[in-house]
Amino acid sequence: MGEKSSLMFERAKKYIPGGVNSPVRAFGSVGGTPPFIKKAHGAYITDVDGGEYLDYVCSWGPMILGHAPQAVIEAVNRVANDGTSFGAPTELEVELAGKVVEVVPSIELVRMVSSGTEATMSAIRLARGYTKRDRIIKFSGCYHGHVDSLLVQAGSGVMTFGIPGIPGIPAELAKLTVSLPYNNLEKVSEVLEKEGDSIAAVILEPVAANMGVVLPRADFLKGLRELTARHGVVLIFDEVISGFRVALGGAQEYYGVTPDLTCMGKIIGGGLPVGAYGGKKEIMECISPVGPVYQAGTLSGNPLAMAAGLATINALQASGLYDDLDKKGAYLEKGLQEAAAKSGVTATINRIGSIMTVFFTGTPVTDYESAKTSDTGKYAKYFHNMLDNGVNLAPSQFEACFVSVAHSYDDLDRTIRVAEKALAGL
Ligand code: HOZ
Repeated sequence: MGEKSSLMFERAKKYIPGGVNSPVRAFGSVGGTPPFIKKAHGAYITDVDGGEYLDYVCSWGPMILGHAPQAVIEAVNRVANDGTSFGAPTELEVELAGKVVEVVPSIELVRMVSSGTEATMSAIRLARGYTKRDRIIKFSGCYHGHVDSLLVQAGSGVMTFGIPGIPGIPAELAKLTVSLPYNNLEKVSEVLEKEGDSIAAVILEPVAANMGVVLPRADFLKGLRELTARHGVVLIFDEVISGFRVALGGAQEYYGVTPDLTCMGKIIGGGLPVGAYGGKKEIMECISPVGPVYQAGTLSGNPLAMAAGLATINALQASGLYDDLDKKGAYLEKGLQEAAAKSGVTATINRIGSIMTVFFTGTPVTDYESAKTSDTGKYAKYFHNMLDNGVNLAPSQFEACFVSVAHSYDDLDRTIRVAEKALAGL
């Protein structure tokens, strides 16, 4: 890594645990030290040493329009001139809420919060308050932020670092979470048949993207919808990554399955700190001040974030955008598949639209167990070979790679050429 980044990392470690504000960024599973980022425009990020990288992290997804899109930056600047936070109602939040209700099929009422974690935490509380039941079902390898109840067999950093149980989460609370294999409807059915009347919610990423990208099997989402409806269980889609990404209306629009509640994250604020949860009016009206389930936040509906979100959604409504993104995703997938074949590297690529993961395994990846068959040592080498040649991927096998509107076909071709070398060097 460049000298300034290395020095900055040493300095960061003096003041910040591990030198980072979120664990995966520390490069623990791939080795080495992270570049410190100074700026980003379009498909490129630049570090403090002047190194430029074609970026497929895209702030872990939200930069679907590329970095610093003009319309979003202008909107944020315009609004910032009139104040950055009021802790009071604004027109902007009503406008963004209206847009979310318009485009996300399941959402009749929506509450803005400041992160995806806050959204899932609040949705779980709401589901428990609404059903008057305590237990929840999640799926191994799905990650829903660092909510106590949801860190059981979680993906993302917890999977990356192979952390078995997390100190600080009371065993009594963890016991209320049942973790089942992703894509296994039978297991869900078994638990609901036996114990359905104690289960408040089933929560999942309808497209899992925190154990790498794992797609739902044909009948999985539909089956969950039927089972949860039959047992009076709230079905929660965590669309922090898939929302506004696989389609404007998220995975629920793409697969035609409508959950009871939906959690959204960073993308609805154009990459600013935003989250939201919404869903059926009857359930959402249990939230304070209409109902007794309490949830609040001074920064909720923050004007800068609302302005960025509105500008982003307006841009996403441009016709043909999702088709273009899908074509780019397919182009990159094909190129990477050919590159792997040429270099004799065994890989499985999972993709939907503009998100994908190259798993270093010959096994089809359909759940947490199969994702774990990946050769993470190979991924680490591949990651560094790519980074050394100016392509920035997630510093973990168990994350996704994101293509944005700003990635050109020239960028994709360059990525494929770099990948050919990187794979050949494994
Ligand atoms: N857990 C996040 C990705 N799924 C990483 C967050 C970050 O480091 O910014």
